[in-house]
Amino acid sequence: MLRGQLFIDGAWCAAHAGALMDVIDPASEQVFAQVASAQARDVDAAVRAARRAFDTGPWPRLSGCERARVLRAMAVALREQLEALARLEVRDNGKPLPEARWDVGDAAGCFEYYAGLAEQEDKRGAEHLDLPDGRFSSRVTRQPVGVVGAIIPWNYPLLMAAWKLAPALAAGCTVVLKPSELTPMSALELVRIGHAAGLPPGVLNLVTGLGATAGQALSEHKSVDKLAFTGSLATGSKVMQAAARDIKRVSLELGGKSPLIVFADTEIEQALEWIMFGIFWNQGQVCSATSRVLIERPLYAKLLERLAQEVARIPIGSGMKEGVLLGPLVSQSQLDKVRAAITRAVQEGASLVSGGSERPPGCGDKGYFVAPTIIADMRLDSWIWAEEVFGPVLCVAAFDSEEEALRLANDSRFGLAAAVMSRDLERCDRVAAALQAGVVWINCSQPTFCEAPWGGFKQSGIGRELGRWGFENYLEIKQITRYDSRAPWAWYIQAGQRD
Ligand code: TXE
Repeated sequence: MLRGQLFIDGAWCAAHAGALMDVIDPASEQVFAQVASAQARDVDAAVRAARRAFDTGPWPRLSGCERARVLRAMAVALREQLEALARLEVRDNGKPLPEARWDVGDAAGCFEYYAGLAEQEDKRGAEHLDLPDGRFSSRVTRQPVGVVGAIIPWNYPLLMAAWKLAPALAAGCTVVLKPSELTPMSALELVRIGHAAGLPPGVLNLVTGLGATAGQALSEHKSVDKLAFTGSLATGSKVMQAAARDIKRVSLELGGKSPLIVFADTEIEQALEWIMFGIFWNQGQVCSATSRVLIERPLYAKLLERLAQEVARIPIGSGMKEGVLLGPLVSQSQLDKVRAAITRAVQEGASLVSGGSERPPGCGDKGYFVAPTIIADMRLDSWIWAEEVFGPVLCVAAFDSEEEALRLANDSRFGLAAAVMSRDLERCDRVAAALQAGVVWINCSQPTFCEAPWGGFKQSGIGRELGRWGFENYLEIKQITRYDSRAPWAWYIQAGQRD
C-alpha cells in the first residue's frame, strides 16, 4: 500500500490529527494508497511556511534565470520518470496509459515553457513610459503576486498541477497546492521532484485533504494572496466568495458544455475523428469536451450512423491494458452522476443512439465503467443539452443555417471552448469570431498548447491560464514614478514664501 504525507516547509509530515484518506483505483475499486487528510490547522502551517518563504526567503529574490534552472531540472526529472508517473496517474485516475504518458510529457513541457518566460522576464526588465509631463519619469515593473493557493481537480491531476505551479514558480511566487482527494498521488511525486530540483523550503507546500476542509481553509486563509482554481462551477463560486473577503486575486477555470459545429461540406472521416476525440478522450472528463455536436442537416443522418458504428468499436477496459481507449470514470460518485444524466435524458424524451447507463459488456464486475454514449432528439431546453455531464456522453442535434448553428452554440451559460468544421475557411473564421468562447478550434477539437491562452467566457471562469497570459496571473504590476525637475512643485508653498 502506498502512503502519502503532507509536505510543509521542506519536510514531509503527518496531518496534525493523524487523519488519513483512502485512494481508490477506479478500474479495480481497490484501495491502493492512503494519504494524509489535512485539517485547517495543517493548511495554516503550510500557508505560514509559504508566507515566510515569500517574505524573507530567497525564491522571489532570485533572477528569472536562476528560477528557470530549477524549473528545467523539474522538467528533466518528469521526463526521466515519465513511465512510472504515467502508471501512477492511471491507477489514480483510470485514464488509458497512452493518455497518461501524454499528460506527463505535457507537464514537463509546461515547466520548460515557463522557465523560458522567467528568463525572458529578466531581459525585459522595467518598461519606461513616455509621459507628457517632462518633469516626471515613470517605469513599470512586475513582481510576484505572493502566496498562491492552488486548488486542482482530478481529471488531469499532474497536468493541472503543472499549469498552476509552473507559471507561479516562474514568477517567483510561493505555493500551497491542494490536489483533489480523489487523485492526490502524482502531486506527491511532483513535490518530491521540485524539492530534489532545488526549490527552497516553503516554496512549494502540499496539503492533501478534502475540499470542504482543506480546500475551504486554503480559500479562506488571510495570508494567501491569490487563489488559482480549476473545478466545478459550484465550488468555483465558493472559492470566489472566500476570496472576496480579503480581495484575493482569483483565477477560475470551471466547466463547460462546449459546442462543435459541423457543416455539411466537412469530410466525414475527419468529422468522425474530431467529434470522437472531442468527447471520449479522458472518458469525457474534460472541461473543454465538445459535448454538444451540431450537424448541418444534409450530413446529419449519415454522420450519426457512422458515429454509432465507430463508437461501438472503442475498446473499453482498465487504463493499464494495451489497446484500451476508454478507461473507467474516476469514482463511484462520478459514475452515478453520469448514469443518472443518461437516464434522465431518456426519461425526458431523448433517444439513445449508442451506449447507455447500463454497465458495458466485457468489463468484468469491477470498475466505474460507462459505455461511450450518444444522445439525439433531446429538447434543446432540456437538462442534458444545457448541463455539464463530465463523462463520455455526446449530445447531437441538426441545424439548417449558419445563423441557427451560432444561436444554438452560444445559447449556454458556459463559454470555455467551441469548435467549427468546414472546408470553407472563410466561413470557419466568421463563425469562430462569433462564437462566445475563450478557446475556438477550427477543423479540430481539444489540442492544447502551453503557448496559447486557456480560459472561459461567461460562467466558465475568470482569467486565462497558459501562455504569457497565464504568467501574468502571478505578477503584480507596479509603476514607479519619479519627479526629476529641480523646480519646486509650488502648490501649497509658493516661491518667495520659503525660508
Ligand atoms: O469538483 P470540485 P468535484 C465538474 C464536473 C464534475 C463536478 C464535481 O462536472 O462532475 O465538477 O466534481 C476542491 N473549497 N468538474 O466534486 O468540488 C476539491 O477538493 C475549496 C469540472 O470533484 O469542484 C478539488 O480539489 N476547494 C472540472 C477541487 O476543489 C474545494 C474538473 C475540484 O473539486 C471545496 C473537476 C471548497 N469548498 C470537476 N470543495 C473542470 N473544469 O475541469 C471542493 N474543493
